[in-house]
Amino acid sequence: MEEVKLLGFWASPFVLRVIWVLKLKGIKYEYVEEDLSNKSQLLLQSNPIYKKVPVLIHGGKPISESSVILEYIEENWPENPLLPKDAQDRALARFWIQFSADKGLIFHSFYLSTEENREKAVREVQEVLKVLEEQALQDKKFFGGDTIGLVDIALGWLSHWFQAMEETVGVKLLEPDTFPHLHAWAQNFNKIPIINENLPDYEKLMAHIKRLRERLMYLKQQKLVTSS
Ligand SMILES: N[C@@H](CCC(=O)N[C@@H](CS)C(=O)NCC(=O)O)C(=O)O
Ligand SMILES: *[C@@H]1O[C@H](CO)[C@@H](O)[C@H](O)[C@H]1NC(C)=O
Repeated sequence: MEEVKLLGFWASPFVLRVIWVLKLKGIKYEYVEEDLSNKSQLLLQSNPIYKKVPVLIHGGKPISESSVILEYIEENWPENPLLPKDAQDRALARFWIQFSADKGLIFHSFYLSTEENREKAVREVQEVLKVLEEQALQDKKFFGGDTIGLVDIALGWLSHWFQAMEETVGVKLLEPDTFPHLHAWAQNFNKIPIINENLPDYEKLMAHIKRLRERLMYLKQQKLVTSS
């Protein structure tokens, strides 16, 4: 067995995805926590382009970008499959993973929204959630049916991280009365023991998300000031 190492950061939703998949597959790995304000030589060498976590190092070879890592793991460790067998179903799953990645900026704008632009930010997030609820999930338990798969993993941050984000911004969007299926999905997702055992502590995460928001908003303002 070649050695598997994961460079991560405890609060990163991108790292969490990889942890969940490694655990669901029962893959033994060594976890290395990165200080993102003082990155290790190993991280800088392993992901010289983006210098971001997660990085999976398998047999000494690094792989970056969480969605690429997830596909790599699925290909290399086919046990407990997380993508459907049928090629068309696989393509559909990848469509939703891509859709979720493409909408990242919309959630980011919501996260950094202020009173002035909140309404638009909220509307855009609601539109994404509506598509996920009505087109992707419908009345299934998980996105692929009865069992957890890569689409659930890719969207898994909505079940925990997003809640802390909503609380920080002060607007609740994913509620039982507005998105009943998606809300039930989030509950089911968090109830899976491997997911539940590998969620960061909520209070600690809240504090981190608050701090990060303040820093990002400060940086954004600085940029606006210096570029005008
Ligand atoms: N698209 C990347 C995003 C990864 C990412 O944004 N990682 C953040 C932590 S959440 C990071 O390493 N930030 C450090 C930096 O930007 O310097 C992925 O899916 O892996
Ligand atoms: C940065 O990390 C190195 C080891 O990776 C450590 O020796 C050094 O003290 C750290 N510096 C700060 C400012 O934390």
